[in-house]
Amino acid sequence: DDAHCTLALVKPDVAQDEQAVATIIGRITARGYTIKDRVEITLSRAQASAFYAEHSDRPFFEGLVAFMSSGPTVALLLEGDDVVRGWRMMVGPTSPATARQQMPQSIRALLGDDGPRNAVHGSDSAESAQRELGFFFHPRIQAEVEEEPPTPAET
Ligand code: YYY
Ligand code: MG
Repeated sequence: DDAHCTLALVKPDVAQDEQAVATIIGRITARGYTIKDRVEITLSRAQASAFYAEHSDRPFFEGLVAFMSSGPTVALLLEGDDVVRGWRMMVGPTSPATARQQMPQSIRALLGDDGPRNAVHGSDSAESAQRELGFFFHPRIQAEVEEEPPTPAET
């Protein structure tokens, strides 16, 4: 169903730390989620602005866009039962300081700094996941995940 795929980003504050990326991937697979695809890209300012367009009126937007386009991001296509909600739980609260208080086992508590430098992103709904996956992955890859196989009569 819809909640079966989501986008995980390792943001530029952490993406070049191979050990941290390995820790994040290890937690994802230990949860039973599958990493269906992986890509590393440096977002342009235009791409970062479009990705976070919902926040364009917020005071933190400029700093967020500058940070997100400052270096490589690792994007992961996650698949699994209830993975949209499950990955958000693993990520933890938006503020790493809050995360350390309220969810000390979360990834943002472990690896986040402050402001936009909170280590990871997770789509907040199945609808967001579909939109956000399109920024990083070819539609064919999502189609392979979602589509039913053709019936024998069609082949
Ligand atoms: O979904 P999530 O990433 O937890 O938070 P959002 O409210 O969607 O904000 C997106 C992004 O913006 C957040 O990950 C860090 C940054 N940000 C910020 O720098 N300062 C804030 N007060 C709120 C969000
Ligand atoms: Mg959000």
